Amino acid sequence: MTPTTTVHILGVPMDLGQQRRGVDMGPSAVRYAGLADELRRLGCTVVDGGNIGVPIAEQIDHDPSDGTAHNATAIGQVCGEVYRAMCDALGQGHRAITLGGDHSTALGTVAAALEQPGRLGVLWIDAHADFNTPETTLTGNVHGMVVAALMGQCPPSLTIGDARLQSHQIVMLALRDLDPAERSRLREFGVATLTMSDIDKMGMKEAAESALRLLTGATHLHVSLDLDSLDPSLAPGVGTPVPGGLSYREAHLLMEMLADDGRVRSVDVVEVNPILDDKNKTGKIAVELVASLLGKRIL
Ligand SMILES: [Mn+2]
Repeated sequence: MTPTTTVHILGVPMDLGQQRRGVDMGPSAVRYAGLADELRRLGCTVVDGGNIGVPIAEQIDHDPSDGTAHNATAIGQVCGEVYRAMCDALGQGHRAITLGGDHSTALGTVAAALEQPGRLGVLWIDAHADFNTPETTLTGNVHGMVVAALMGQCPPSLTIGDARLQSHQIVMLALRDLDPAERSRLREFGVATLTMSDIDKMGMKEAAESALRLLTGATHLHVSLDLDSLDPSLAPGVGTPVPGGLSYREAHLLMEMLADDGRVRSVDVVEVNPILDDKNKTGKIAVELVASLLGKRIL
């Protein structure tokens, strides 16, 4: 990113897409870890748009139409707001960083990125594929249905904006915990994946090159960074930790290569849960990774 880049920060204290409380404090944790100051040190102009209002779980009346997708109606309403705020920021030519909240936040951000001029590519950095539907889900958690919903495979309550993500527009990286139905669905829809096993064999440099090659047709990229992609020893403050994640250097190398690529316009930082964290370790590494993604270099 160029030194004149304006970065728009938006907080989404959303914990309705999964069942562990505390992820609604993610935006505070990442702000407290110094995100805005770090971006200013990189020469960015920072605009903080504050937080989107999210009802707390106790305020929500069960909506029978949600079926097996818990809180779908409420999540859809919040993500509609996220979508409008992000369309506004991107429409002004700003880069956008959205702080979740659980990964259902990305229903709004990716929908907004999809509607920008040009062709979108999405890099989904996550231990999980988030590719269940209300029919295949084992938990009812909407944060595990986000990619399916973005492709138009979930009910209207979870379908935001007019543009649908095509399966060739997304690459999933750092996967290591898939439900059986997700495995078959990934194959069925031909979604490109770079699992932890692939990264072990190729090394991160080749894996990142491969991901960017798969997204060659994209004019702009959206990076959806679920902090559970990292190894839990580095990022313990997440709701669904899975051993064997990205190392510190692998994660930074990936961010640096994405920065060099130059097409990233929007980023989600999701699933940071301060209640489960160790002295905001996860919030701090989130800030470091965003800094690398926006161009911070050792030398
Ligand atoms: Mn996720």
